[in-house]
Amino acid sequence: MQLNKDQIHTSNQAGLSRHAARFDFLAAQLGEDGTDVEGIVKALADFQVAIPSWALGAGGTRFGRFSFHGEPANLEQKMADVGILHALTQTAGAISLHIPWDIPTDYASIRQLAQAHGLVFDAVNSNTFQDQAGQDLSYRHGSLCSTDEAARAQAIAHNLEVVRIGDQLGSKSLTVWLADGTSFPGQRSFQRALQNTEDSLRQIYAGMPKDWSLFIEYKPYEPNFYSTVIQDWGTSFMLANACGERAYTLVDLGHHLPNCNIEQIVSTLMLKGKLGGFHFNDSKYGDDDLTVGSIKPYALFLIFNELVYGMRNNPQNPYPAWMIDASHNVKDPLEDLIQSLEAIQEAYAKALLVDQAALAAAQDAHDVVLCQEILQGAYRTDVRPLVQRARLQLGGALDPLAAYRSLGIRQGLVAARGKHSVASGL
Ligand code: LRH
Ligand code: MN
Repeated sequence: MQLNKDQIHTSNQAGLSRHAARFDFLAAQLGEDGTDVEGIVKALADFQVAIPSWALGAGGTRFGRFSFHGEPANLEQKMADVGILHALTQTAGAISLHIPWDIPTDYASIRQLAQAHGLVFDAVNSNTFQDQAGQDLSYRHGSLCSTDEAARAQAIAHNLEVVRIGDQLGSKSLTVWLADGTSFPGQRSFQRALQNTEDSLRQIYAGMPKDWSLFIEYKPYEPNFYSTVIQDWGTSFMLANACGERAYTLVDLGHHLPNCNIEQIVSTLMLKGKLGGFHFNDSKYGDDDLTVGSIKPYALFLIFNELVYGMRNNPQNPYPAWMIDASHNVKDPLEDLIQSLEAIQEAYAKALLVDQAALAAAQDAHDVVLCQEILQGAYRTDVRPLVQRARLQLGGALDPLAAYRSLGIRQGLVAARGKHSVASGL
């Protein structure tokens, strides 16, 4: 199923004049404050988020999984779904694959298909948190941290195989997330586990092409519930420094203990030139992988405020990789992802409205009240007309969710794929 521009153009007609009125009103207001409205619209249009190949079907927990029907059953169908998201939102121009869930069989046709959908391949993800059928050695007692040298070698070889697969697709980065850890005190030596992990990551780093980046993702717990080798940003940062200048920390928003100040972590990593990228989602308690901006939208705005500052003032940090990492238990996966993309673009647009010079002056003057007024003034601005204009300029939908429903896309997918097709992934 592929959406064409005419279908989207037609679905936009009814809302165009209302959009124009709202955009002109907002642009006039912002113009009075000297805001570069066209500059913000361009920044939004250039902002592309990678969609995880493992989040296009129903997720699930150990307690159950409820299918959404018409799920993508193979890589080609997953790319078609990301193509639909990108056609509607014009901000989902990349897909992030997880290996071995998405190993291409015909690289040339997969590259052609990506081009047809306007997609590029973002970071590829390795998987040493599950044992695959026919695998020699188990990762039950760890992978890159394992006290068993053969198990470590197997895990290192898997990561280099993932790099080889990504390289044939044009990807330029590897994301390593390790479940490695313990569930009981005394179960394993913390120091040996960390040392083995560092040695293994250095071998993976050395085996990557010289224009590739390594993203090291941290997480405090789950599936282990007493310790995780790469538990926090500091450990990831330390390991990235041990590997080399093309190794960075990846921040998954759901991988923080309650009330952690993530925007401060982001600013620290950018200052040190070690922020590689993001897995955007939201959470109330743990690694809930909920819709971006659905629980803590202000926290997301504060993170983007640090990102905007960092992208303007920290040339030592590369342009971050933007990815979503979500899991869908109660929402149609594509509707959930559309809402996440909207929330990300709105947070970015609001952060671009922050008068950084005025904020810096208020900070220097210790005018705490004014600092908050400057931030919340931007946050309270309804930026949706700016996000819509960026989409319109690229041929996207004014209201992607409404278009998704009015064009009957889920029904079309069910008709094409049947009710019981199941997507590989989480
Ligand atoms: C771990 C994680 C990681 C992925 C997995 C699907 O919780 O965030 O990024 O490999 O989810
Ligand atoms: Mn993640």
